[in-house]
Amino acid sequence: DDYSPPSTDIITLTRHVLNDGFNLAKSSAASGDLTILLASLQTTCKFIESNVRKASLINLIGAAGNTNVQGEDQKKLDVLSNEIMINALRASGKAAVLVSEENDEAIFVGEKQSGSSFETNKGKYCVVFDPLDGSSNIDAGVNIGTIFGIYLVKDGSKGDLSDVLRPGKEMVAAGYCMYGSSANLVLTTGNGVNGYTLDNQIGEFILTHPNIRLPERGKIYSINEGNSAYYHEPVLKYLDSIKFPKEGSSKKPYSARYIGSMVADVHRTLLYGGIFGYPDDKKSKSGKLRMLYEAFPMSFLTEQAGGVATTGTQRILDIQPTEIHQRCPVFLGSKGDVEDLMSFYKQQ
Ligand code: AHM
Ligand code: MG
Repeated sequence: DDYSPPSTDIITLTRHVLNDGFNLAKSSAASGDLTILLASLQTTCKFIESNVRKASLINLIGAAGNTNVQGEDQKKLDVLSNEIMINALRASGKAAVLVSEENDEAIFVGEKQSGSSFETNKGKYCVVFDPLDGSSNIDAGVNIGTIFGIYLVKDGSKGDLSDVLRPGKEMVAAGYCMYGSSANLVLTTGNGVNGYTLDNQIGEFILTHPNIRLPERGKIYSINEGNSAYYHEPVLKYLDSIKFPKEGSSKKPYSARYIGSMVADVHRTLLYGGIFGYPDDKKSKSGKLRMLYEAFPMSFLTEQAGGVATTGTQRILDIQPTEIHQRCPVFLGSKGDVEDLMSFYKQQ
């Protein structure tokens, strides 16, 4: 009697993107193109996840005394993931410009590739991505992920650097896939945030977290406090305020959670609330995280989930980038918590 049959009406990512109130792009032709691009990103994530799983196994075998597998093979996983993404996005025929953390220069699709056996069509989307973020965590089996953001080339443009050197608020879609105990793909196309979990048996991402909303306030702070010696006053004062609430206040001290893998720290923040930060400090003048393919996509998702994303003094999505690999300070999370942080910057 306890048996409840499995649902026979599952919502896959593709079905959801195609049908369900997605505010894709203005014209239907454009939305079809974005759907194809997203499908190709989805496949990419499945391919990377399968390689991440295999690498973990190979690594475990290596750890058990098999000598031919060293840490070096792990490093290759970033490179492999990057190649998977570039090939898939080129092949989609929907991309014009690609910016990857792994490549110094932007890639312009449609230029004849040396060594490539097939011609690729140029599309009208630009994809900025970090193929495998947090890769220093791989050996410890900690969650890692792929982050991406998508721009539509500007009217009249053939797809050049100016199409990606744009504020994050001009992105038409952004998301990440986290490779953890399961693979979770979290996506926005500018109409809220949805989360999908990979069902490895059928090879589909299934809608498991519809309409993710950040709690107004959380109880967790997530920051590399080991950098405190370099932090500026507002950050130190804010941290103090959440660890030592004023006497008589109803607030309890916050819990610390820091994985050191942005996708995992942001994922937890989206689901549980609180604040995630990677500030600028006396040593790192612009912080550590990359604006285009780390800060922008995560800020877009955060705002779409009802949260706030700031450098401390400025809305992240408003920043005009000047270089593709530029860095910027990041604080994001629950509205109440991020506004508290900002109030310490204002006091300066
Ligand atoms: P990476 O692109 O070299 O992997 O670095 C980015 C990662 C983020 O995932 C994470 O938020 C941050 O670096 C952690 O940095 P730190 O170890 O300085 O706390
Ligand atoms: Mg990275």
